[in-house]
Order: sequence, then structure tokens, then C-alpha cells
Amino acid sequence: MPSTSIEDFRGILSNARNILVVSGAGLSAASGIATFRGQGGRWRKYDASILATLAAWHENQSRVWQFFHYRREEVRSKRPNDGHYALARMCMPKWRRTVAPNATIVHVTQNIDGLCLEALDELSSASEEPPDGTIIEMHGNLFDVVCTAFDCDYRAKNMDYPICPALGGTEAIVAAGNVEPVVRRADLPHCPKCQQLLRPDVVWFGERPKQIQRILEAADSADLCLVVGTSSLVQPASKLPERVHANGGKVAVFNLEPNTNHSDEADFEFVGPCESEIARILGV
Ligand code: BJW
Ligand code: ZN
Repeated sequence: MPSTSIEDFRGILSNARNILVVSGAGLSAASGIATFRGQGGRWRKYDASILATLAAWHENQSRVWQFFHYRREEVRSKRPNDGHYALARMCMPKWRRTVAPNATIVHVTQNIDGLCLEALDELSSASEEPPDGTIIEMHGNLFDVVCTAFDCDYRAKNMDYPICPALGGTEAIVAAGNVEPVVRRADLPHCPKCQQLLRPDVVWFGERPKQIQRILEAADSADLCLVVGTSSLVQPASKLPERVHANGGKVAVFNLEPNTNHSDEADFEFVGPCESEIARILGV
């Protein structure tokens, strides 16, 4: 049985040399963003995990773009919560010195909402010392786009509302009881460099996660792994704690519910809302 002792956990934390955080949708739940597999994990009548695939994209680019347009608008008004800020404080030397003075930190998030980085940017701009921790958005970011042409290297941040005129308003159409509109391919977002179709720069099933080599290296050197708000159903993120455990590191799981996918490697388990538990248990 994993331990629930805060005192024992803090002992491990204070001696840690390399901390790996693996976070998921539960971290953003308190910001009002639906988790992937929980309630609200369907969009219109479609399962979100079916739409986040290359097959769905090839079958219906209009629908997949409407799905991501909807998600961009869902996230645009949302703010980081106390869980994001607590983990961001771990990337600020001033805070980390108080709880894990000898540690480096790499925070790998599966979330594409940008809130982990937003929290860190906020803390950095209010601090004299720059951050020295790293945040990696392994599944990409909702506001990044990439050209689909194999011989074009265009990729960019795009915060426009709407991203193209034809998608404007589609986020509300079906919710209001109307039939799903069909946006013609020619009216979807196109590359300013080569005029081919753009796609959201997010990682769909079967695609290689961003910065995977760096993530695996961080897992191999970690002696403590914090697993925060993820169902641990999606690889390779779900396998990172196992990797840390196999190298002799400790694993602490933070989730609203007991997470049975880490029963073999969890040394600590803290069941509760991560927006309050992270700060309370880490002491940041
Ligand atoms: C709270 C809380 C609160 C709530 N406090 N907690 C068979 C066929 C084909 C593929 C595969 C296969 N078997 C394995 C694969 C690989 C596949 C995979 O894992 N599939 C499984 C489903 C079986 N993986 C991939 O294809 C990945 N790529 C890959 O493996 O490449 C090969 C490779 C590996 C390594 C090196 C080189 C190459 C890519 C996966 C891409 C996943 N993409 C998505 C969509 C991104 C865009 C988008 O968002 O639309 O990412 S899927 C979706 O799941 C999204 C999420 O990031 C990801 C994880 O979900 P997450 O975060 O865990 O959310 P939930 O909703 O599942 O869980 C929320 C949790 O929070 C719950 O536990 C709650 O209890 C908790 N919670 N409130 C604390 N307040
Ligand atoms: Zn292009």
C-alpha cells in the first residue's frame, strides 16, 4: 500500500536531486476545463479521443477543426488555478529552495491549454530571479498551428479569434440545437507561406510526443516523480513513473480518485483535489 504520510514525503522531497512532474487534465479541472475522459469528455456527439486522431482528421477536417476551434474558445478565458501556481513555484529557485534545495525540476504536462506555462510566466515576471525549472507541453498547445505540407516548415503561435472567418461562431451552433455546419476545406485555416491546409500543432494518437528524447532523459535521471491529475491511460506519459521506479526513484500520485494504474510503483498516494493538495503536501 502506498504511504499517505506527508512527513515521509517531505523527507524524500527535501533530499531529491531530480524531480519529474507528469501532469494531466485533472490539474486544469479547477480552472473549468473539462477532463478528457470525465464528464464533459464528449464534444457534440463525438468521443474526444476519437476526434484526436489522424484518422478523424483525414475523414473530416471540417469537424476536427471545429472541435479544436471550440476547445480554443473554451480555454481562452480560463486562468491557472492554485495547482498550476504551486507547481510553477517549484520551477522558481526562491520557492524550491525551501522544500527541495538540491533538486532540478522538469514538469511534463499532457495538457494543451497552456496554463502551466502561463502560471510560470506570471511568477517569473513578478520575480527578480528567473525560473530554473522546465515545463514541456508533450502533447502540444491549442494555440499552435503547423502546416500539413510535407515540404513546408511553417509553424506558429496563433491566438486569433476566430482563427479563420468560417469557424467563427461554430462553437455555439450545435449547442444551440442546430445541425453541424460543414466548413469547406478552402475556408479552413491555410498556411501563409505555401497556402496548404494548417492543422492544430497537437499530438494525436499514433504521433510522436514533443521533445520525447528530453522527457525520457528526465525520467531516467529522476529520483522523484510526481504524477498529478492524470488517468495514466495514455502512453508514453503513463509509463514515465514506471521508468523512474525501475531506476530506484520514488513515485507520488496526486489524484481526485485512487489511481490503480500505478499500484505497482506508487510509494505515496494523495487522494484529493490537486488544486489544493499540491501546495499543502509539497509545502510551497
Ligand atoms: C483530478 C481532478 C482534480 C480530475 N484533482 N485529479 C494501440 C493502438 C494505437 C496506439 C496505441 C495502442 N496502444 C498504445 C498506443 C499508444 C497510444 C496510447 O497510449 N493509446 C492508449 C489509449 C492505449 N499513445 C500514443 O499514440 C502517443 N504516441 C506514441 O505513443 O508515440 C509513439 C512513441 C512513443 C515514445 C517515443 C516515440 C514514439 C500519443 C498520445 C497522444 C494523446 N493525445 C491526446 C489528445 C491531445 C490533443 C487534445 O487534447 O485534443 O492527449 S489524447 C488525451 O489523453 C489528451 C490527454 O493529454 C491525454 C491524457 O489524458 P489525461 O490528462 O490523463 O486526462 P483524463 O481525462 O484521462 O484523466 C483526468 C484525471 O484527472 C482522472 O484520473 C481524474 O480522476 C483526475 N482528476 N479532477 C486531481 N481536481
Ligand atoms: Zn505551408
